[in-house]
Formats: sequence, structure tokens, C-alpha cells
Amino acid sequence: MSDRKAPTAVLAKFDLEGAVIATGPYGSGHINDTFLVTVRTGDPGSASTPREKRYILQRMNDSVFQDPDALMENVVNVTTFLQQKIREQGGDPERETLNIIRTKDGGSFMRDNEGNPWRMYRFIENATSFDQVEKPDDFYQSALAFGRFQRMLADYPAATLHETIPDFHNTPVRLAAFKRAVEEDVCGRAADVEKEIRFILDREADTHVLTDLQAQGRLPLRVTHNDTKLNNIMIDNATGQGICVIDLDTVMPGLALNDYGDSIRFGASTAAEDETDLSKVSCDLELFELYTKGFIEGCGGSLTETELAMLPMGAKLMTLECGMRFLADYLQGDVYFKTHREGQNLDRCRTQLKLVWDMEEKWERLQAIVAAYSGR
Ligand code: ADP
Ligand code: GN1
Ligand code: MG
Repeated sequence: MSDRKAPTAVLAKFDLEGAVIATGPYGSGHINDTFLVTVRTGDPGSASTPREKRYILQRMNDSVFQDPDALMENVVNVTTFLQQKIREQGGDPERETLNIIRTKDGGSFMRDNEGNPWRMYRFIENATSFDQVEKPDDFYQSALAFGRFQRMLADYPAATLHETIPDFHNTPVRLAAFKRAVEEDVCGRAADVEKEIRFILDREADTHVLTDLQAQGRLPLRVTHNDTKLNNIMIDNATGQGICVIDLDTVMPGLALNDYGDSIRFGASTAAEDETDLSKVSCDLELFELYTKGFIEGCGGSLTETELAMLPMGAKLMTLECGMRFLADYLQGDVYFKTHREGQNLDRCRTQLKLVWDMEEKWERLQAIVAAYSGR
């Protein structure tokens, strides 16, 4: 990230509960520019001890999300809906979903002088978002929470949601975009990654398995999160439970299998997403099992027979899709995902392809695990 501090002019527009005392870059998301903002609350002249309060400020990535108004309308509506549900269930709506901090003139976001869109959330305290599984139970808890999240949105009016990124998990469309990136080869990088290109093209037949089932009406469209990485959930430091699902930019109608699969590709891997030593990368069967158990439980019996049967395919396809997205971005000059070093998107692609390969090797075992938790 180039800017180390949140711009004062932007901070001044938000309705904060005190004077800003610190700001700095935060988190490891690949899309938005995220800052932690700390304010000191209370009247400086009063006898009571001043307290600190924290916020998350984000410059939204408007080349990825081209319609910030539509996106924030989704976030406002989804979080309001979730807050109501959480309240009804006796939970804490200020902690168990995102809370938007309004601008002083009541907006859900603002634009700076250059037209960049910025928004702010209440910081979820005493909870952690993990970049890798440290304790297996955290992964199980994340599965429960992502499953529950989907269940809570089961009666959300899906038709009112804007599609913030069209065809976001349409794998055949992603494959077509990947092929274009290979053909155009704008950076002259394709020749060096022939092996990876071939690996992806060899799996063309897989890419449309789920979209075909969907087209045949055999997979239901649900309101899903669509970006269920482990670091998009806050795990409560005290209880160890998945307390809050964050990063709601891609909440859209989608397949439950994609939410399941995206979590597996990220969290059930034995290595980081950008690990350079591929011998360290594999799909951990214990973690696969834990997540499968938790997700099925979290969905509370709502998954259909076909969805259950297709869970391993969901895991494989989300991993393959992510691999082709990373490679397409590498070929296009690293214009989509944030990178912090040369070749990082290629490294990310390679871990995904290694995971796909490993899942194929373990295919029967993945299916057996899923069957054991599906009541089949
Ligand atoms: P990106 O789309 O770039 O991934 P996220 O919205 O996921 O952006 O935010 C990046 C990181 O910032 C998250 O992984 C998490 O660590 C942290 N974060 C985001 N929102 C909050 C919040 N409300 N409270 C605490 N941490 C947050
Ligand atoms: C991005 O925003 P973040 O870092 O949580 C991406 C996901 C990818 C992921 C790969 C909007 O997620 O689709 O799976 O990187 N989000 C968007 O790590 O493209
Ligand atoms: Mg994120």
C-alpha cells in the first residue's frame, strides 16, 4: 500500500466518537485499501478517564467494484437485515455483523477530491481474523459461521441485491477471460508459464460442471457470501467462536458450493496462499473434514442432495478458478490483486494448481468424508 496514513480530509467527513489519535494500514485483503483508525473519546477537559475507540476505514477498490453506490446499498441492506435477525436471536448486533459508520451528512460512504470512494466500519474488538489456520477448531468454527450466515440470509429478498461483480464465480466465463489473457500476453510472460496454462486448459471439462447443473435447475441459487476466506471472518478471542462474517462486498445470489469451496481452498491448505515451496502445499484431510462437518451443520439441513454430493467438486472448482484468476492477473501485469513482491500472483496460482492436483489425488477420500457427514 502506498499511503501509510488515512487522509485527514477523509477522516473529517465521518461521524466519529472522538479525536483521531492514530491511523495506519491494516489487514491482508487483496482488494481494498484498509486502515485502522483510533480515536480518543470523551471531553479532554473532563475528569473521566479518556477511552479509545477503533474503526476500520477503507478506500473501496472501484476498478474491481465499479458501482460503489450499488455496492454500499447492498451492504447497508444486508447488514440492516442481519442486525434485525441477530437482535431477534438475542445476539449483539454491534459485534456479530458489520456496522457502517455514517458520514456527517448521513451517507454510507464519501468520495474524496479525486473521486475515490471511502467507507468506515466499527472495529470488531476482541476478535481475530486469521490468514492461516492456527488451531483446527478455528476452522471448524468458521465453517459453522459461514454456514449460519447463509442460513440467516435464506429469506433475504435476493432480487433486491445488485450483482456487484457480474459472473463473479462463473467458472466458464473466468476460463474464457483466462484464455484471452493468454492470447493477448500483454507482458510477454506466457512462454514461461506454459506448464501452468496447460494444467488449467486440461481441466476445461470440469469448469462447467456446476454451471451446467445450475442451468438444469439442479443447484439452487442462494444468497451467498462468495469470498469465504478464513480472513473474512472474525473469531472471538474469548469464546473461540466465529463471531462475525466480514467483507460483504460480494454478497450476491450464488451457489452454496462456492462458499464451501472457497473456504476449503484457502483454509484447508497446509501452506499460505503465496507459498513458494510447493512441497509444503497440500489439502489437509483433517481440516477438510472439520470444515465439511461445520459447514453442513451451520447450513442446518438446508443443503440439497445434489449440493452435498457436489461439495468436493465445489472445493476443486473454486481452487481451479482462483488459480486461473491469479495466473490471468500475472499475465496482465498484476492489475487486479494487490501484490507485495514480484511474481506473487504466479506463486499464488501455483499453490492453487498444486492444491487442485492434490485434491484429485485424494478424490475418493474427499468424497468419503463428505458422504460421512451427509447422511448418505
Ligand atoms: P479486502 O476486500 O481487501 O479483503 P476486507 O474488508 O476483508 O478487505 O478487510 C481487510 C481486513 O481488515 C480483514 O481481513 C480484517 O482483518 C480486517 N477488518 C475488516 N473489517 C473489519 C472490522 N469491522 N473489524 C475488525 N477487522 C476488520
Ligand atoms: C480476494 O478481498 P479478499 O482479499 O478477501 C478476491 C477473492 C479471491 C481472493 C484470493 C472481490 O479476496 O475472490 O478468492 O482475493 N475478492 C475479490 O485470495 O475479487
Ligand atoms: Mg477480505
